[in-house]
Amino acid sequence: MAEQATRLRDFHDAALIVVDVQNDFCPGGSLAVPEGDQVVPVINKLAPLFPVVVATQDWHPPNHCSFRAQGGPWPPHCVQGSPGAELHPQLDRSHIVAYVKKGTRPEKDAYSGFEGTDDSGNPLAELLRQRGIKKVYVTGLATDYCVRATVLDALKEGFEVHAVADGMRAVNVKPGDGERALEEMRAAGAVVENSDAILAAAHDAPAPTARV
Ligand code: VGL
Ligand code: ZN
Repeated sequence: MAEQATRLRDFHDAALIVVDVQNDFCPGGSLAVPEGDQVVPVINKLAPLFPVVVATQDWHPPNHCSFRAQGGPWPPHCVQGSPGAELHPQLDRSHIVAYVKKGTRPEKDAYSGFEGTDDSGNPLAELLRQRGIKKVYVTGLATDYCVRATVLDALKEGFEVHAVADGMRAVNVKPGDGERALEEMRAAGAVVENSDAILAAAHDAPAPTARV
């Protein structure tokens, strides 16, 4: 059979959402996700494909309800203005057009990026629609919490959703949580795929299986 090129995808109405790639969720941070920093090179490779890249940040006050001192499940993390709340130093910021912060009120937790707003108070869904975005590619931390919630909300908001499996990592409080979250995303209508499929579809490279 003749070599078959990967079908090119149109990225002009697509956004990359980078969920919570913050120091506290990376090795050495206060709520470190195993291999959390390994999403950074994957995200940096994908970012140039997208006209819109949005980074979300967990952005908690010091007395946030999700912290153990307040009866929540987590150690203190991503406290507003602290180094742990900053994006990973190796994350390429040059394609980011908006920073969305969430979990900013003491009494309310917010896992989904769609519960957050940019610096002028614009919610994530609005700022995407204003830019003509119809498809979102979701990456970041953590697969079983904020990425999961962001993917499910993006589907509810009516976006075509791609979950980039190798561009995310899970906390795995219970073994298998990450895999179950991916299955849930798939069942809800997200396309779960790896970054190499996305890069191939952008560059019209022949798919590896088609190279005979
Ligand atoms: C997250 C736990 C607590 C996340 C945020 O970004 O996945 N997880 N806060
Ligand atoms: Zn949090």
